[in-house]
Amino acid sequence: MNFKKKYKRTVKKNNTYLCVGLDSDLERLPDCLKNEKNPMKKFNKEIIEATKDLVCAYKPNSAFYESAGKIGFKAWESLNEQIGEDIPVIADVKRGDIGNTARHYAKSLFELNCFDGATSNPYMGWDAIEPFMKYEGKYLFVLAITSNSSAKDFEYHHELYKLVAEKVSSWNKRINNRLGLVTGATKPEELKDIRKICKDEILLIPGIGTQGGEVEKTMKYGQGETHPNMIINVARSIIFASSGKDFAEKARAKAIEYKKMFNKFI
Ligand code: OMP
Repeated sequence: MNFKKKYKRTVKKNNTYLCVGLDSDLERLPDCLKNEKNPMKKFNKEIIEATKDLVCAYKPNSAFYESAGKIGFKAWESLNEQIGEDIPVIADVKRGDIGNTARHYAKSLFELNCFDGATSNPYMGWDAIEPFMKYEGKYLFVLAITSNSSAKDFEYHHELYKLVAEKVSSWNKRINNRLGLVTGATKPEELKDIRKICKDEILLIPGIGTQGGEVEKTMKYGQGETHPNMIINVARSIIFASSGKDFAEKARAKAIEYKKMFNKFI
């Protein structure tokens, strides 16, 4: 099933816009998992079991898996099977390289693994995006305005983030709307600008929780014309809500809190 259908079906079924970020940092995993053969895999299994009826997507960031070597590689490979067919999984890999290289990145994500979507840095332009679009049902989230403070180094120059939104909107016309945007929740005014340009693209919105993003404004400005079309990612505040044996239970409680917080504005 294609990304959009899967996303909309999950939103409807679970009545939620929450995405849990599976940034399962090996160094932060609860002590009770230390003797597991693969602590990351076990941690993900428990977190997924505890939250799968509360999310519209999961977003694992590859950095946390790459830095854990073989353990991380195995855990990364297992994610799709652990999450199952029904919930979209976005590989946060922030790709963006020349076409020939991008082809291999896309193959790795969508053939070797079966992620439903991924994140991409648009700096190198269409060449770096096109190979991902060869995979019909997949969706790519292009960085527009990011949540970090150094976003000002480039993204504000000549309103680059608006140019990214305009490009995405025009590309979408020829590729059947398979590009969305990443817009940090720490920048709600810019999110508003982006929504004026990209009225119905799906927005992936990180930055709520640990990074202090604004919930109310994000919810007010982020919703699309025909559907909210938002995927609001929260990682550390949920998955590391407790470092004790109750980590999955506490993660569930936090996920319920965020889900309700977001739904108040829909
Ligand atoms: P928490 O701050 O723990 O909720 O994690 C945020 C996640 O979203 C991390 O995986 C970041 O790499 C990612 N992210 C941002 O924090 N800011 C952005 O502007 C873009 C992303 C992203 O592309 O997901």
